[in-house]
Formats: sequence, structure tokens, C-alpha cells
Amino acid sequence: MGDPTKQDDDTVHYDGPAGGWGSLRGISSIYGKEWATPAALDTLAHQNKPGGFMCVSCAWTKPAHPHPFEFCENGAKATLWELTSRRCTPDVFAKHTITELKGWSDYDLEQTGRLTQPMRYDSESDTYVPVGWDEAFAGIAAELKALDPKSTIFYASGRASLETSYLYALFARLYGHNNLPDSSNMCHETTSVGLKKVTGSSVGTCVLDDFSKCDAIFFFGQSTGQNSPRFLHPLQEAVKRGCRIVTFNPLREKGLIAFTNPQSPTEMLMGRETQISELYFQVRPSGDIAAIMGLCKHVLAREARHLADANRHLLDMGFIEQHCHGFDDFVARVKATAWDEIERESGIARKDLEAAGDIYCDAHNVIGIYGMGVTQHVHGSQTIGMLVNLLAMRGNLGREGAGISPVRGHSNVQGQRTVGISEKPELVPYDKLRELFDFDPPPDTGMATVEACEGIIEGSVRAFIGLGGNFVRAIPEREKMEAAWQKMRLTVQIATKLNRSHLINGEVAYLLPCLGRSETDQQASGPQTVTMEDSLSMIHGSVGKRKPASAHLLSELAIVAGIAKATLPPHPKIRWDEWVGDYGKVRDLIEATYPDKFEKFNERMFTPGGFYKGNAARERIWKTQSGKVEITVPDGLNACGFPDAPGRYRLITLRSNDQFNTTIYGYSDRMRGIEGTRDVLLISPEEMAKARLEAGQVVALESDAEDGVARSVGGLTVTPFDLPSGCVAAYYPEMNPLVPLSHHDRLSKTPASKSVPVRIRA
Ligand SMILES: Nc1nc2c(c(=O)[nH]1)N[C@H]1C(S)=C(S)[C@@H](COP(=O)(O)OP(=O)(O)OC[C@H]3O[C@@H](n4cnc5c(=O)[nH]c(N)nc54)[C@H](O)[C@@H]3O)O[C@H]1N2
Ligand SMILES: Nc1nc2c(c(=O)[nH]1)N[C@H]1C(S)=C(S)[C@@H](COP(=O)(O)OP(=O)(O)OC[C@H]3O[C@@H](n4cnc5c(=O)[nH]c(N)nc54)[C@H](O)[C@@H]3O)O[C@H]1N2
Ligand SMILES: [Mo]
Repeated sequence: MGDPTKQDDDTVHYDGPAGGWGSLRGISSIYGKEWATPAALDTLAHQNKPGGFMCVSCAWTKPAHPHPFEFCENGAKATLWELTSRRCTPDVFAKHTITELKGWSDYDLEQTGRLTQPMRYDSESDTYVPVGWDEAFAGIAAELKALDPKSTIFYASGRASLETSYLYALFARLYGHNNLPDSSNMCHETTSVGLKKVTGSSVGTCVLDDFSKCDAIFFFGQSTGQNSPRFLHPLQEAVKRGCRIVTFNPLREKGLIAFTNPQSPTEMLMGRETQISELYFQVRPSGDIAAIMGLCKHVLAREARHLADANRHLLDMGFIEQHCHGFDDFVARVKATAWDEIERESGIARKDLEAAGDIYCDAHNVIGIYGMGVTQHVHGSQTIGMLVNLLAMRGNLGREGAGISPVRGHSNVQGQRTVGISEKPELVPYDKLRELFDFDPPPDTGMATVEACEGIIEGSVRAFIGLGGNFVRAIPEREKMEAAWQKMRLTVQIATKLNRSHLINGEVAYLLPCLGRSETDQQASGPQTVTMEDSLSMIHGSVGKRKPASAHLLSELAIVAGIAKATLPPHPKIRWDEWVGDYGKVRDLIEATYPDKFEKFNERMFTPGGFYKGNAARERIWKTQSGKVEITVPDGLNACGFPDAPGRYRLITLRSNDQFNTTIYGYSDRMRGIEGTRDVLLISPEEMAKARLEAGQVVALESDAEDGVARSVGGLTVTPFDLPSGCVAAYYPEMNPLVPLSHHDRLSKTPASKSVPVRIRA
């Protein structure tokens, strides 16, 4: 295995805009090595096209009129990663014990390639040994039958299809629990809970067409160039027609500054780039509540001037009176908040916030966008509330060309929630489940991610099934979690590639390899289609055409059904074999369970651009407590939940464009100019001087959380970087040992990974 800290020798430092030659080089650096087959290129050409398969990377929408190659650098990487010619066969496990494999880097583990056969952990030899599918299902079932269902966890990492997710959740409830954490619990749960609280809808209100009608876009903590690059196309088009973009982000992220379309030969040859953000503010991490407060303050000042000069309102009084609850309290709070407080907490000067406020006031249609820079804070839900307040002031909600648009992560993470992956029974139509399957689903609230981690640490959780993902790497509190994990009785991982979570196994452990989305899924009734829901609530069919990586693979749906059938007693209405034989029948069940969202599901699944699930909030129907948009008042002006203290920094945990979550593709963070290593501590030159640090010095980060627990990560090279004062940045997942499990959004329990309290130890 290569040295994981060394960079690939063909990576180059790239200083241009996002997209452009750099992104093509990013793709070809993977191509050049081992994946360069005509078949792979053909697969990519079908990516995100009607009748083709849907990208396994991000959740950005798939347009009705796709580009000739509707994929980006990251989508291509993610697909090629799945198409690798390398195989992690039983041979790999025969040659290396689990203890040995634990010494490998995460990068090297995934480099072993696609898993090919079901494996069972053999404690005597400390290895994974091959096992037949039926034997694996029977073994898992025997364990599950002996356990209290409520002591087991069924995790899902937002990739599995709507069909598989629906059956997975059904299995959990038939077996007897609602313990269905999802990667969303670490991601946009703040949206699912916080946005729902104020608008009544747990998802964004915008559709793609709104981006061609908006006059201004306000961006908070979402890194489009890295994490949803296809979204740069509609952004570029919006800018070209005069839409004004204002961005709030502690880092100057390339994609939001300028973009060259890699699919436009003229732009590529002429080196032409589009400036994306007209104004770009390096807000302090957790300072968005203050920044939005400043914007609102300016809108109120403009309203007063407007009334005096023109005797007309600048605010949308009709919307406020008819659709908002609590507006007056909010206005009182904005007026009572002083500018110097706003400047201090946001790190942005008053005149700058006023300039941004002018763009807001002068635009007829405004869209607010956000990502992890908003959701992963102790008061992330309150920041979402503030963004909704700002939009509501001029009626920018539930109207064409305007709205709120959280950008989701995993390609079907939003959809998994739609079809029942939820720990909350009140979010699932139990009456329909009773009617369809003739059973009583469990009434009690189950465990989401944080509760599952608490249960694992405390020993009350006895079994964990992972439908994809890399739970142990993605969660906070790594040290305690890794130790506690091995005390579980049973761990089962359904996966395409080997990762860390597969090596930290329970007493009884199975590793079950599944088909990837780009591969043909052949069942009794023929090749199958699967479906997903994207970030803009569009539902798409996806058909894999590639030959499976191994003849032993089963589909995710078949694996879930296989375990369920072996575990549960027979029941005339539960027809696992029939459902595995024809996924169309599962879609019929989804339609019967959610008739308003999935009408004519089988007929409509190949609608170009997808079909819209619908959203009441878009129609100005607010399913909130008051029946109106809840205009909320935040507790304070920062979202971090801990006070400033000497030597304490807010740590931002970052992704690079050369990773997909816990999967590290390589060591080139091209857009930030960090090459060859991920073991860096990014810090501003001013903070370096204050802390007497030298560039290149190796330091450790230590937890500075109020709980006093010792947590640290060492070996970080001090790297000067353009960041606001009082904060540092380093990579996720390497920094996860520093995140306390209790450090999460107060409302939704989303881990607060974007402002972790740390100290630097030289
Ligand atoms: N290539 C690639 N694509 C991906 C992923 C990946 O890992 N790699 N992951 C996928 C997943 S699951 C998700 S959820 C999405 C994540 O996509 P994003 O939502 O973009 O998530 P991050 O990159 O973690 O953080 C977003 C930005 O928040 C900024 N930020 C940090 N703190 C603050 C703050 O306090 N305020 C503001 N305004 N900004 C802040 C950071 O500088 C960063 O630019 O991407 C998806 N797509
Ligand atoms: N500190 C910090 N922590 C974070 C974050 C952060 O910004 N900072 N971000 C959080 C976020 S937004 C998220 S979404 C989570 C991510 O948490 P997870 O979703 O649990 O992690 P991933 O890295 O996306 O999972 C990758 C693994 O999924 C498996 N896989 C890939 N494709 C498939 C497939 O088609 N089927 C199956 N069954 N398996 C497949 C492969 O084995 C691969 O190793 O991490 C969270 N943790
Ligand atoms: Mo995510």
C-alpha cells in the first residue's frame, strides 16, 4: 500500500476558477490510472439522463434537458470509483487479519476495490471468511430473533433507493422498532426539524425553474463548487441574465467566486470565467444569525425611508398580515439589537451588510440557499429561522422565482425520509401501514443518530445494521464510539466497498456486498429500475446498465428482503419474494402509502427532469402550529453555543473536492490549493502570530468543550489560510474525535461540526 500522506504525482497546483481545466484534470487523473475503458465513458454519458442512471454523488436535481455530459468532476469520480476494476475478494481477507487491516488508512481500504462476496467475521482467525447468502441471512436472523428489537439499530446512509428504503423501514416496524437513524441526522436534520417548525415543510420550496426567475440569491454556508458542482450551471446562467449573488462563508470558496464551464469549448479555450458572487463576506463561523439580523435591520430602515418618501411599503404587508405569525415581536427584537453587536458577532462591517441589504430590497424575487455551514451548529435551527424571517419580510416564500433552498447531500437522502426512514412515528402514515400490511407498527419514538451513539456507548444497543455508509467514521466522539462498538453482539454492513466501519465489528459480524447503482439489477421479472428523490423534490427512475462487479452480488433490496424474510414469521400480506422479483410492486406499495406524493408512480418515473412530489409550503399552505409562517426570535446572535475564551477557537470541519464524505479519492484539495496531505491546520496569519505559530510547524488540536473530556488529534501542519479571526479549519472525517457527542443543534440533534471548541497545542 502506498504512503497515504503522499499526493498522487500527477496532481498539479491549480489556481483557476472552479470547473475549467482543473475539473477535467481531476477526472482524467482518475481515468488515466485504471478506469479508462470505453465502457466506463459510455456509462458516464448515460449519467443523470432520462432512461440512464442517476448519479451516486450529490442530490442536486437532474434537469429535463440535460447537457451532453450531465455530470461533474465529483459525479464522474463517484461513478468511476464504483466502476473500479479492483476487487476486494476473499483473498484480501485471507491475507490480512482485521487487526492488520485496521492499521491501513481509509484511502487504502477503499483502494482494495469492490467487495465481491458475502463475508462473516471469524473471531478465531480474526478474519472475514466467505459465507453463502442463505447462511448469512439465517445467521443474522438467528441473532435478531434472540435480541430485543428495541435494542437494535437500522442505519441508512442516503444512497439506497426509495424502493429499498421503504422496505427497510417496513422491516424495522414489522420486527418491532423505529430505530432508523439516517445520515441526514448528521446533515440536514436541522432542516427537517427547523425548517418544518417555521414553514411546516421539511424540505425546500424551490424548483429548478425558480433559478431562472430569481433576481438575487443569498448563499449561506454551502460550497457549490465542491459539493454540488452541476448547480454551478444554473448559477452561471442566472448571473449572466443579471441575477445578483451574495455569499456568506468564512472561507473564500472558489466555486462561489468564479466558474468556467468545463462543457463549453469556447469558455475553456478562451479561459473565460463568470464571476459568481457580487458580494462575498467572510462571516465568522456561527455568525450568520448576526449577519441576517443586520440584513433585516437594514430592510427595516429602508422600509421606514420608503414609507416616508413614497408613502408605500417596501415590506410585503399583505404577506406578513395574511401569512406570518409573530412578526411584531421579531421587529421589536431587530430594532433592539445594536449594530456594534451585529458587527462583532458576524465579523462583517455595517456598511457591507447594508450593501447586501440593498441587493435584497432591490430584488423582486430572492432565493435563500444554505448547506452544512448553517445546519451544523448548536443553534443551526435558529439560523434557518432567521433566513425564513428575512425572506418573509418581502414575501419571498411560496412564490415563483423565490423561496428557500437547502442543498442536500446524498443522492437519495431526502427521499429516504419521504418513504418512512424516520424514528418519529408521527411522520409515518401508520393508518396506511395497518391497512396494507395488517399489523400494528410500534408506537414509540425510536433512536436517531445521537441517541443510537449514546445507546452504543452505554451498552444498551446490541445490534447495528448499516445500509451503506461509514457510521463509525462519520459520527462524533470517535474514540469512545470505536471502543464501545466492539461490545455489540451483532454488526451487519451492506456495502459496495470496504471501509473503517467494517473493521470495527461486533462479536458476530457480516459484511454483505451489494450492486452499485450503475449496474444491471436482474430479477425474476427482468432488469429493474430504482428511484430517488433529489434536493428539489423531483423523483427520478434510474436504470443501471453495467455488468455487476461480481456474480455473487445481490441488490440492496434483495439483501434487505433476505434478512427480513429469514427473521420474521410468514404473513400473507408480506411478500418479500414477490417484491424482490418486481420492484414495480414496491412502487405500487409506496403509491398506496403516500397517494398524494406518488400518484401514478410507475407511469411517471421516467418523466424528463423527474416528477414533482409537491410541497404545501410552495402553495402558501403552512402546516405549522399557527397555520402561518412562524416568525421566530433567536436566543442570541451566534449559533455556536459556547462563549469565546482566551486560546479557544471555533473549528470548522471541512470537505475537499477530492473526497465524498468518508471516502477519500485523493490528497488534492485543488480549489483551496492544499496538495499532498490532509493533515493540516488552516489558520489565518494574524492568528498564527498571536499564537506564536510558524507555518509548517506540527501541532495538535485538543477539545476545549465545557464537559472537560480529553480529546485530541495530532500531527497537523500549521498552514496559513485566509480565515476570519478566532477560528481554525481542518478536514472531516479526520477531526471527528474532537466533536463531543453532546455538541449538536438543540432542536434536531445534528452534530455541530462547523464550530467545535478547540485549543492548539504546539
Ligand atoms: N465532492 C463532494 N461532494 C459532496 C460531498 C462530499 O463530501 N464531497 N458530500 C455530500 C453531502 S452528504 C453533503 S451534506 C453536501 C455538503 O455540502 P455543503 O453543504 O457545501 O457542506 P460543507 O462543505 O461541509 O460546508 C459548507 C460550507 O460551509 C462553510 N461554513 C462553515 N462554517 C460556516 C458558518 O458558520 N457560516 C457560514 N455561512 N458558512 C460556514 C464552509 O466554509 C463550507 O464552504 O455535499 C454533498 N456532496
Ligand atoms: N466532522 C464532521 N462530521 C460529519 C460531517 C461534517 O461535515 N463534519 N458531515 C456529515 C454528513 S453531511 C454526512 S451525510 C455523514 C456521512 O455519513 P455516511 O453516509 O455514513 O458516510 P459515507 O462516507 O457517505 O459512506 C461511504 C460508504 O458507503 C458505502 N457505499 C457507497 N455506495 C454505496 C451503495 O450504493 N450502497 C451501499 N449499501 N453502500 C454504498 C461504501 O462502503 C462507502 O465506504 O457524515 C457526517 N459527519
Ligand atoms: Mo450529508
